[in-house]
Amino acid sequence: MREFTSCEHLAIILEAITTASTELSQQIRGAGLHNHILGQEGRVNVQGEVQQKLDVLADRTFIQTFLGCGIVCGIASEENDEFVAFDNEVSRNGDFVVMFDPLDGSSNIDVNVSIGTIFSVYRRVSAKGSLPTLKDMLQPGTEQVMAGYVLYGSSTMLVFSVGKGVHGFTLNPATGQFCLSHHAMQMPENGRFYAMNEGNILECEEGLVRYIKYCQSRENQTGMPYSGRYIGSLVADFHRNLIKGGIYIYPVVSSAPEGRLRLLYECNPLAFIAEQAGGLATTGRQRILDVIPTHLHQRVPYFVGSKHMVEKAMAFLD
Ligand code: AHM
Ligand code: MG
Repeated sequence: MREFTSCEHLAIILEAITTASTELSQQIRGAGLHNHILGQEGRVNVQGEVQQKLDVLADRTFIQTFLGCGIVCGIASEENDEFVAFDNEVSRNGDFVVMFDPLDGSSNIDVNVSIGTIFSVYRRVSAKGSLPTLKDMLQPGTEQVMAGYVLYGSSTMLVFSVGKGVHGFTLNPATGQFCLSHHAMQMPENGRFYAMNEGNILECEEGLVRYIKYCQSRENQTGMPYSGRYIGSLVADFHRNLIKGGIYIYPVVSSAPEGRLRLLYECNPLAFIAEQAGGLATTGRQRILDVIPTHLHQRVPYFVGSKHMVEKAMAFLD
């Protein structure tokens, strides 16, 4: 049998993602009509967060699709305490692992606000033919071979990169096809939007408080206060900043002493997209893609968005 090229492999994974997200998009679009898929599942995940029914549905949909595509040997996701190894002959020979947040923005599911799926693909480091190991999952973001997200917003959109720029595809609901709508996306180097949960401001380090004051002052490059925009769905806040320019910040706060967002399936994939589009993603002190992961659900502080805005925010920190 002929060996697939890397390109063909990634196309197969991408097709799995479009299949699962098209199905999920249909469920989300009709969610208000189907009470059985809205509300809480009744379980708490490993992060101590109450799972929503759609979180669980999304997780299952993506796992089944990756399992079926034949070239993914295992996955890790926000909704599973441990990584999942696909234990069958075909999958054990798969070359790739996928990390994903099946439905980001859980608190917005029941209130009809944009949510999304975030994914990150790595080539396995363990031997083909065996089950994947934790080492396959704990690779630094620099090793990503593909990353992106699907945003279930006013339209459903897939944005991804294989390390050669960023492209956006919009789902045509009439045909079920994702069509190229945003070619070679570039994040503006500067912007006038900042996104942060300002309810936490009194808990933030002094340098960050000063940066937020700078955003609200006329001292920034626009000569006018920036506009605050916080959706509370990382993927939607990120997407707005990718298109219009802006910064998203989730810092260390006392309720989240290591930050709130997860390195492997939230921060790394969006950092990859940001960099590929000319933006920047850091912990405030270090490039996100250089962080060496130590555990599956590791959290980090997150500063991501327009290059000059992230640099400026970092300059305010000690
Ligand atoms: P989730 O994956 O459970 O939805 O958690 C991640 C979310 C981000 O989408 C969002 O930016 C942030 O957590 C919101 O947190 P907060 O409600 O503390 O502002
Ligand atoms: Mg999330």
